[in-house]
Amino acid sequence: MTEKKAATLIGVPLEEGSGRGGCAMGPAALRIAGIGHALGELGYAVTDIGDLRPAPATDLPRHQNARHLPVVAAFTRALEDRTYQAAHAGTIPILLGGDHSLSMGSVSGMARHAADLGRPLYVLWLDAHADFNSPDTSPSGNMHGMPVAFFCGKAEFTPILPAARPLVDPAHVYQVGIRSVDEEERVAIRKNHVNVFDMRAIDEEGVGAIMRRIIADVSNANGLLHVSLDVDFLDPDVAPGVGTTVPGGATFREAHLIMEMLHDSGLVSSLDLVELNPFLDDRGKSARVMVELAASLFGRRVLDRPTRAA
Ligand code: B3U
Ligand code: MN
Ligand code: MN
Repeated sequence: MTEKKAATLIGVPLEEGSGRGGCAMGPAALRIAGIGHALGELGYAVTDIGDLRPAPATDLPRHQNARHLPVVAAFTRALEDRTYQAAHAGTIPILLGGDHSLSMGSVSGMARHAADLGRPLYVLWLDAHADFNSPDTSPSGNMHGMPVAFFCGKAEFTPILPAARPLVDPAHVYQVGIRSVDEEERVAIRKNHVNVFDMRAIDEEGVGAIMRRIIADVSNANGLLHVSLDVDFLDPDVAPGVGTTVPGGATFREAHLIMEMLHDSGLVSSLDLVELNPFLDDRGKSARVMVELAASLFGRRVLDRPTRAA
């Protein structure tokens, strides 16, 4: 390909899905940490469309266990469309969150784009949590715990997006780094055949072996790969700027290797950077880590490597 690679930055000042304040400052922190500059240095034509601020939806009834539904639904609708448009225009959408409920929209938009191309969409979910709750199962009512169930069509409690929208096959979802799953959620991920590599799998097999399997699956299916990176995938020592820290997370080196392998795969179509809470961060440390990881995903490397035979 001789055309210049292009990326679209989409700011998502959404925190209502997380049940606490702070994530709305995430897009600003990621910009200050240099996300646009890093991508530009790597040769991308970067368009930053600024922050989306849709008015809350007025057509949905309140739901007692889907907190702030009108706000989250409005973002879902706006993001489904903006993500789809950015991908359709031949660019890589990069969502600057904002809490993880934003993936209800971003992944749904990528599912529409993949359906246009007649290719399957795969999702790599890098997170401490499975985010497979629905209002029926959620212990908190916080919608950032529901996006995977939503874009797989397993949380259809109210018409946020058209019922006929393209969904993601749960068997095309790969969750890595998981270490906090609710009881009913555990049953749901099993029943729906979500691929889960928990921290024990990382300890036993190593991220290199796990990533080779995932990359081979996506590549053999000629799939697109959406990557959703939750700050809490990382160990709190590495990235403290998140509302739901869970001890025992990925090291910087493990996360970095994942990003390098993803880049080399050439499969990544889109990226969410989510749950950064600058109010809880340690002098911008987590924001910088997220930008460093994104830069590795898009080609920053320490040394050129000879191509190895598999
Ligand atoms: N599973 C819990 C907690 C949680 C999910 N995602 C985050 N926290 N960040 C819930 O509320 O659904
Ligand atoms: Mn999450
Ligand atoms: Mn999480």
